[in-house]
Amino acid sequence: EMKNLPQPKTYGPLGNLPLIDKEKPVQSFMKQARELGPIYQFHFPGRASTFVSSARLAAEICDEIRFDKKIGPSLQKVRPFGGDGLFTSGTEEPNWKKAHNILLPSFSQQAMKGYHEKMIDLSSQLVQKWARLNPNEEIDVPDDMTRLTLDTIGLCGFDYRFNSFYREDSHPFIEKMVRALDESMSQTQRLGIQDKLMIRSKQQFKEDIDYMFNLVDQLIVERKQTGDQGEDDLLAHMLKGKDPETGESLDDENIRFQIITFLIAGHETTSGLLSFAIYYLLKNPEKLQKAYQEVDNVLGDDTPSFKQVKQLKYVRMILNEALRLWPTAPAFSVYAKEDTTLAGEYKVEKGDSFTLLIPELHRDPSVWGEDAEAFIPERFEDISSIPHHAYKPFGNGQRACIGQQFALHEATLVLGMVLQHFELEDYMDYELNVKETLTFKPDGLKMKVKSRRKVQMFQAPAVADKAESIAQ
Ligand code: FDE
Repeated sequence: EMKNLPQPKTYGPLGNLPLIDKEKPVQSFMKQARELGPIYQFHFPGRASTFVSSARLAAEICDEIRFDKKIGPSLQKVRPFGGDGLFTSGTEEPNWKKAHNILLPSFSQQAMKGYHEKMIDLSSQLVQKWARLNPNEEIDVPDDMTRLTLDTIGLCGFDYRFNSFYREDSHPFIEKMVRALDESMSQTQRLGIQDKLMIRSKQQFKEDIDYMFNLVDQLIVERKQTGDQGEDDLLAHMLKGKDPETGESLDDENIRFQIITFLIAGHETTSGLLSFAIYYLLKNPEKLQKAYQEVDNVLGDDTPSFKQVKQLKYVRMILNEALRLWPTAPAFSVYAKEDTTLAGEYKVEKGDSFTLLIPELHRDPSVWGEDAEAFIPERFEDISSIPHHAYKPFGNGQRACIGQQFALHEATLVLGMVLQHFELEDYMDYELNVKETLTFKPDGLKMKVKSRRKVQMFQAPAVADKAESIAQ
């Protein structure tokens, strides 16, 4: 137990719980950090969390020799459907290392080349949808980005088409998944006795999980039946791959958990990233102009090639800066493997845990300056100038995001194509409201677009040709 850490106002047996806005827990913790400083303790009924948010302390807890990822109470609540998938398993659980080894090659730069064409397929669906809107129709940005990212991970991961652009509402899988995530988040905040009384929610939770399991198990069964057709997706890698260390492969139950994990991790976070990037471009017309210039130079009228996506440097910087201000996976936790100290000041006992508030780290004035709140993609002109532990939108070390390259390639491609084709208009003068589920999103962000260039669609043969062929 650490001594002398600042703590907010307490309310008897409830501890600090009343200080949390139930809809926005992470933003409540961020607010406390601004009042209490870079390290503080927060008491829930029956447990406490220590939050850190400076670059100096982040560097300490990111030392993997002394600290390792903790599956804290909120991740525990996701275990009923995340199981021992990569995100929700402890580093010491056998399936973490096994799956990590088997899946790493599926997320290499080389593997991205294989996903590129599928990503284009879905980005084109988005572009065509927007190109066909009537001049006054509005776009729900997070909604369409979620359609896009869900469909992308579905197609690249498992050769499954959610076909979200062909539906008015989201795919049933999303409805169930969002409700299950919502329920697991609420469980964390309920008192034990309250939670026991939520019989209807529990029943719904179980039904939602059963639906997800069924859909995913079906995918696995079907793939096994059709046999090896040379697919080169995540599912193929999981079914065929062997861990070079143990020679073992993943069992079906674990593959199910991995698929659900990729569907959750791969779409909410990436759609939030794209939505925040668009939000900042709407609010920063100069940066938007600069982005148009780059896209026109690099892409012109082309459908982006893999190489051209790599050349969209400024678009990439925009995404990096959006992830700095609103990292869509906003926190992660670690525990001490041994007794140690933090920054030579705070005594730490084996097992003590810490949660890093990434959005606060990303506003540390000692690194980002007094204008840390300003959207300045140019900060990422030279990545090597950024202190290693001051920027953690993808987590840390061996437990960092395995999907980082995937998410960034996809987001750069999509944002590039959006800018190539559309002028963006902030017609509602949107005011930022950050919604929290497991991730962050700009809630209710809508915009209108005007075409900048003709979108490639099926072309009808020229009229003259037709007349000729009739005459013949
Ligand atoms: C992971 C991750 C992380 C870490 C967490 C902790 O530590 O707890 C983070 C921070 C992240 N991630 C972030 C992000 C952002 C974005 C945009 C993303 N992310 C995306 C994606 C996509 C995909 C597919 C993914 N992602 C996935 C993933 C996974 C699997 C994981 C786990 C790993 C390990 O091994 O642990 C992650 N991710 Fe991410």
